[in-house]
Amino acid sequence: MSKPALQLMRNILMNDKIDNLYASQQSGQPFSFNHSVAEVFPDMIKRSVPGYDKILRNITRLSSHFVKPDTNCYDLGCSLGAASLAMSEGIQHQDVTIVAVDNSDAMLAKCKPHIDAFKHKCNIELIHDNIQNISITNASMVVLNFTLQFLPTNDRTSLLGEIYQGMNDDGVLLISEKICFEDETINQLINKLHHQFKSDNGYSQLEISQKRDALEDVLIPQTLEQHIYNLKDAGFKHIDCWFQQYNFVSIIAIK
Ligand code: GEK
Repeated sequence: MSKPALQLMRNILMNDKIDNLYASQQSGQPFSFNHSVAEVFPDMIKRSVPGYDKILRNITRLSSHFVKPDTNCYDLGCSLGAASLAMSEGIQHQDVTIVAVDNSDAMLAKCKPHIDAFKHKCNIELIHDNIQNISITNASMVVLNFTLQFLPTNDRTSLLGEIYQGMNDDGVLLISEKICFEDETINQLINKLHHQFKSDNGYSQLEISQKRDALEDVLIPQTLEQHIYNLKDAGFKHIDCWFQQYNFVSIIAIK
């Protein structure tokens, strides 16, 4: 069976709605996390982001290692709560609260039923707000799984600083991001490989190019070096990239 056919079968089994939002000609509106996106989000992110499932599995492993009793965990830009559920699965202690934050009405409306549909051990508190307004306290783990990229670049360092201040010693921050590369030849090559990945997952050339245009000025990638510099600047002691596939990375930073 071909990969797109397998994916389709998987979606039917998992009851995920298929993402065909960009399959017909669009008017050129910028991408937003609206109702239509929330409806197809699990399918969209799995078929667009290489390594998404692998990153979630490792969020579980990291939460089992880092989360301490009587502390808070944060899932900033939680969408439908996948990273909160992944953290909850790994947490070994009582009295841990996971605070899941998103500023999209449509995402949060779907997040609660989505979370309730899965078994989870921890208290998951949902907050509808801009992650820049959240006060981080007593945190042993913070996750920014593909969210920082949607913040204006000038606001990113101060958010990382706030997170650092609100974290306990030895706490972990996990940041996953789409990145760009200084070297333009590498940048173009890796973008091509990512588009091939999307095409292998059943997206047409029209879907790929319309989505790319819609994300322009909405998702602003930075280089891996810039992210590491920002984390050092915020005060983190131990920083490295533990996952990369094409232009998608995941970084851990320990206080
Ligand atoms: C996952 N982490 O499945 N404040 C609050 N939420 C925001 C902000 C902001 N300033 N900016 C963007 N968001 C998830 C996937 S998706 C990634 C995260 C993607 C929210 C936005 O509404 C969306 O739900 C999420 O961040 C980004 O592990 O679609 O590429």
